[in-house]
Formats: sequence, C-alpha cells, structure tokens
Amino acid sequence: MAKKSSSAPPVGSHTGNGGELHQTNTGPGRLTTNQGLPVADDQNTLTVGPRGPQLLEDFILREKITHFDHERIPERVVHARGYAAHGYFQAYESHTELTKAGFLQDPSVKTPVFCRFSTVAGSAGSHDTARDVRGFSVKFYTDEGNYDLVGNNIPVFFIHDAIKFPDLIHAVKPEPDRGFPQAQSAHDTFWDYVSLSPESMHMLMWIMSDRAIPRSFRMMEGFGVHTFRMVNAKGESKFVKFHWRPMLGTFSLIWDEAVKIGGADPDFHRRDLFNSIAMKSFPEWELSVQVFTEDQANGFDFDVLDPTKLVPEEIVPLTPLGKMVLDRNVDNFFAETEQVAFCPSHVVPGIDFSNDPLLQGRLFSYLDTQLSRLGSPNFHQIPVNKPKCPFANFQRDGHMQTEVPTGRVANEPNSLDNGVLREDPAHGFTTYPAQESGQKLRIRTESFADHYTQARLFYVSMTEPEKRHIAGGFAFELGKCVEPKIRTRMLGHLNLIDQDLANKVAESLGMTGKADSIEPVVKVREPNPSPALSQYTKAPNSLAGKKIGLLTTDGVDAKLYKALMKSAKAEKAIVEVITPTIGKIQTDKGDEITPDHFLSGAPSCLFDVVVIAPSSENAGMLSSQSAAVDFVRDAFGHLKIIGYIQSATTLFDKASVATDADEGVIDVTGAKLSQMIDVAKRHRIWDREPNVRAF
Ligand code: HDD
Repeated sequence: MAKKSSSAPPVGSHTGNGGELHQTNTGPGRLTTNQGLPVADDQNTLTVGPRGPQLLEDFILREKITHFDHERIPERVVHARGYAAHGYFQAYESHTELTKAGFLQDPSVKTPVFCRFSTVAGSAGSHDTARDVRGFSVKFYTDEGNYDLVGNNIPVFFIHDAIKFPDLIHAVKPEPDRGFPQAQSAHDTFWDYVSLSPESMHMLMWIMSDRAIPRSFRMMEGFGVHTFRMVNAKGESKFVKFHWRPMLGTFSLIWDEAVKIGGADPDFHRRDLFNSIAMKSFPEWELSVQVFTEDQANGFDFDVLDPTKLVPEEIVPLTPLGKMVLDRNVDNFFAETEQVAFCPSHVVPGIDFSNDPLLQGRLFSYLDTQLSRLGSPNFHQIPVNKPKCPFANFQRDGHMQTEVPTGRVANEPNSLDNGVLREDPAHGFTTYPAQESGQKLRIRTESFADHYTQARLFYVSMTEPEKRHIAGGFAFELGKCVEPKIRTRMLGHLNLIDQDLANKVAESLGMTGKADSIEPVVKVREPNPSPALSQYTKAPNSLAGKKIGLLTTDGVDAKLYKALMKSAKAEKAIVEVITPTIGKIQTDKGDEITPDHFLSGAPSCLFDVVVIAPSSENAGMLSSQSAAVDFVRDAFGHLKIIGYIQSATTLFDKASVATDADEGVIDVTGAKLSQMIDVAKRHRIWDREPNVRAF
C-alpha cells in the first residue's frame, strides 16, 4: 500500500450564501466541493497505485480544474485596467430648484457609491502610470435606482460622434498585425488616425499634458464630459456639466518619473488608493455642476452638444453639490471591481440626456458590452450591480438567473396577481419633453467645426512648466512614430494651435520647417485664457496625502527620524523608510525601526519628497550603491524637494547633485527640517527643470 501523503489542514469555509454581497472565509471550517461535499484530500489526485495513471472518475479534480479553466471573463474592450472602492455621497444642501433627483435633496442622507478609476488603452495587466485618459466612474445606489456617472479625468473627448469610437480605439490599441505597443498612444496608428481627425486636437492637448499622468487617483479631477440636463419637480430643465474636484488638489507625475514607476511599481495607483483607504486616510472629491440655460448655450461661441468643447469656468462657474468619500476597499477584486457594470443610460428622475451624438451612442454601447462581458442580461443581479432599493418587474429567465421570482403571472397588465406591480406615473422616470423636429440627416453640423480655438485656449491657459510638458509630450510621442508623414501632418496642426508650441516640438524632433500646411475649416480665434484649466495655478500648497521617502541606514539619527515623522503627521503626509537591506535597523539611540522598503526595490520615483540621512558610519557603504546614487540623481531630475544631512554629501557628489543646487535641496539638520517641510508643500521645484531637461 502506498503511504498517503498528508493533505492541507482545513483553512476556512467558502460557502455560497444565497446572494449576499460578501462571501468570506470565516475562519476554520470545512473545505467542500461546490455541491457541499466535504473534501478529505485537496492535494492529491486519484490514481491507480502510487505512480499510476489518473482516473477520470476523480470528480473532485475535474470540478476544481473545470472551474479554474473558466475563471476569466472578457476584459473590458476599453478601460480594462481599473481599481475601485466603496464610499458615499452626501449633498451639501437641498438642490430642489435644480433637480428632483432624490439623492440631491436631503443633506442628511448618505448615498452609497462604488467608484472605479481606470486607464483606457492598456489591457488589464498593463501598468498604472501609462500616459492615458483616466476613467472616473461612479455608481450612486440611490433610493430611486442606480445612477451611473461614467466620466473621465479630462473634460473633453477625441471625437464628436460615437460612430467613430471603434476606429479611435482600434488606432490606440496595439497594432493588429504585431500586437504592440501595449498601453501606449505613442505609435503610428494612433497618431495617423488623430492627425486625420482635426476634432481630436483639443483632447490631444490634454492627453499630452500632465493630466494624463496623474500622481494619484486621489489627486485627479473628474468630468461628466457631455452636457446633461437636470430637471426639477416643476418640469423646468437646465443644462449641466459635471465636475469632480479632489480635496487634496490635482497633481501629476513627471513623464520620466511615470516611465520609471511603470517598472518599479506597475500597481502604483491602485496600491496608493488601497493603502490610503486601509490607513483610513479617505480620499474625497467635491461634485459640482456648471449650470446654464438653453438660451445661454445658444450664445456661446461653441456648441454645448459638441463633446470636444468645454464650457470655461470663467463663463459659467461651478456650483458645488456635495462630497464623495471613498472609505471602504473592496472585499474581492473580481466580484466587485471586475464585475461592476457602468452604463451612462442608468439615470434617475431629475437627470436626463442632451443630444450630444457621442453621449447618445454611449447610451447603447454600455448595456450591449455588458451582455458579452458579463455573459447574461441578468448582470444587474451581481451584488455590486444590484440596486440597493427594491426593484421588481416581469423580466424573466436568461443565463445565470439567480433570483426565484414567484407567482403565476409574468406580464402586465394582468388581473390575476391583484395588480401587484404597476407603473407609477407620479414618481417614475419621464423623459424631458424637448421639442425636436427636422430632416433625417447623416452630416456633421457646422457648429462643431472649430477644432483649434479651444485647443489653443487650453495651451494659453497653462503655466510655463505645463507648457513645457505638453511640448515634451508631443515630441516624445511623435518621436515614436516611424512614418515621417504623420509627424509633418501633426506639426501642421500644432502650427494652427500655437506657433511657439509647434516650433518647440519641431525643434525637438529635428524637423524645423517640415510642417504640412493645413487649412482650418473655420478661422482659429484668439481665446481669453482660462486660469481654471491650469492644475498648478490652483494647486494647494500642501503635503496632504503625499509620501516622504527617508533613505537611511543603521544608526539613523533618532532625533531627526522622530522630528520627520511628527512633521509629516502634522501635514497629513506619511514617511516610508528605505534602507539598503530590509531587516530591522537601530537608531543611534538604540530604538528599532522596521524599514518599509529595501533600496533596490524602492527608487525615489515612488516618493513625493525624499530625505537622505545615512549614519556617518554607514554613509560610505550607502554611497557605494548605484541604487542610492540613482535615488538622489532621479529625485533631483524629477524636480523633487530633497532633504539631506551632512553625512550624505559623498553620495550627492557621486550623483553630481550639488547640496546648494537650488532652494529645493535643503539641509534638514535640527530646526532646518521645518524649512524643508514648507518648501515641500510646493510639490516640485519647477525652476530647476530647464537645468535638468533642456528643451
Ligand atoms: Fe466609454 C467603458 C468613459 C466614450 C463605449 N467608458 C468606459 C469606462 C469609462 C468610460 C470611465 C469604464 C467603466 C468601468 O469602470 O467599468 N467613454 C467614457 C467617456 C466617454 C466615453 C467619458 C466620452 C465622453 N465609450 C465612449 C463611446 C463608446 C464607449 C463613444 C462607444 C460608442 N466605454 C464603452 C464600452 C465600455 C466603456 C465599450 C467598455 C467596458 C464597459 O463599457 O463597460 O461600452
């Protein structure tokens, strides 16, 4: 007889629990098959003799492997990589005059929300810091049904009309013959397509700007993009544009930093969101709307139905509605984040659509895509998608029906079930009765024809560093295009947007004077700058939510360590300790510190601010590590505020960073630490940039 090898001890029950949201491993319990049969041995298959063939009879093996074989569902065709959390939304006050939407009436009510952030182009396993638009989707579980606000972190879109969406996405996704590049717009098919679609110019300016490489989901704005309607109880309607503003302020990465983070921590954004919520540092956003009437809209020099245009806040300021707080991480990534299904067609009474042709196409696409992605018209029964208010109708059956509807009747009207389910004209959703008439046409309206003025508006509203980064973004991406004709075409468009920008990009590419001549359909106008478009003009002077990396060694100065921890806490920032080895270190006073990272796994790009403070005994050892040299050099190149103590000077010499290089390199000995904390609130030393990255 073969000796039976030991099977793993029971680790917990994982039982179906009748549609409850959370299936949990509830501590020691019995491992069973999906049929509830207790499993005696989950480590060994059934064989004939100890080395003999496996038996087909082994239903335990087959059930386990079959389930595993079918674990994956199709990833989203766009926005495949995302991360989400639960939270709530609370209105500041009643907004009765504006809308009858129930969740905006009572400031004492907290409406549960589920919010998913995403990148667009990359597949589910791509890295977080790709240059891309970020999705910003919020599902409000209101008492009147689920309301989905499915937006982006950029207020405009590439195209006017949903019929172009498959082409746009095919162009940005990996090229179909070779299957690369992954999660990048820096390739020929994308730039060929957009350079042939002048309506993309405004969005391209945003995509090449710092907005496309956010520092954190927590530091990112969100926009509904389209013009929507709000309708009050009297039936009066106004147009609105939705805005989410992060309470921490809007911050971004530097491009070179984003590229390096992609390698050092591909999960940078999701880890950041998860950890912040786990540490109870809950991210918050203010929801606002720009409200305007149809008459006002008719007076604008752009069409509010055109999703490539924004309404400058200087023309229509924001009206704050309330605040969203994300305060709970998901229990299970697949069950919630992967299976959540957002649809712009999920609205509640008081919120309605406009005739924006992109929006109208979206109203079809999302419901449709969920059918193949989630495999059944019953995807609303998946816990994360299920309304939290009661819902009932006579829709029946279908794949994966998990409810058990009772009763003899599945139709209405009927006289057999005592009329239990009936329409409710008083409270039910009614479409705003907008007056519409006209011929059926397949044309592009002339009111959408100005593709350059708002692209220019964006550029002229930027600060100098932001302008530099836009030029750098264009140069980088066009430099990756192999076909020269794509570059010359794009330079032609840039000439129409801003001469200085076009010159900088052409010069960087070594293509001065090589632009195509492009005739705009309508004359480009000179816009008034909109300071609200610049993220750094309105960025708060603050360290809140940021991360300080302390690169140190055994024997670290206990006083400095404690003072740094204290100052960071006061500013709502955190400190993480990086050492050449990951084992515990001791301070010069003998206290133990467990480092958060070891040096080769934690380059300075992962931190907002760095402090370099080795003990004098270990300073030589630290400066012999190339990872430490890179740490300092990169922090300087990424325009970070760098604190140091005298023992770090050899390392600075090796990194060719002068300890008196500029106001951002600061000796933090003693009282000077508070000076560094003050400067660090400025996020970056922008004036350093021309010295480290010639343009
Ligand atoms: Fe879309 C997903 C945002 C235009 C078709 N879109 C998707 C997601 C976001 C957006 C945030 C991810 C939702 C999630 O987290 O699950 N999409 C936008 C914005 C647009 C936009 C702000 C323009 C203003 N989208 C757009 C168009 C179409 C689609 C014009 C098609 C006609 N979008 C989809 C989709 C996706 C999607 C194929 C893929 C996965 C999904 O819906 O659930 O239906």
